[in-house]
Amino acid sequence: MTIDKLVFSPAEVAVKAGDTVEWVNKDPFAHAATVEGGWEVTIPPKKAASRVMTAKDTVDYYCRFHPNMKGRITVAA
Ligand SMILES: [Cu+2]
Repeated sequence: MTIDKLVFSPAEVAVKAGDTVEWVNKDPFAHAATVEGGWEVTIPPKKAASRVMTAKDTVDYYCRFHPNMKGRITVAA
């Protein structure tokens, strides 16, 4: 998915366990995909970062730097 102007797009994605989710950050500053009490991926400005989703990874996440940015990943087995 992309991050552009402080928005995760699409905000909700559905994947299968073992799939890699990638965030492409088009903004000139860093973002994060942060799961409260869970994992976090930092996405540097103008770069991409990814994470392999497991069956336990159906989560709501937000950006630690901009808490109004929110997204959801649904992982099917
Ligand atoms: Cu952010």
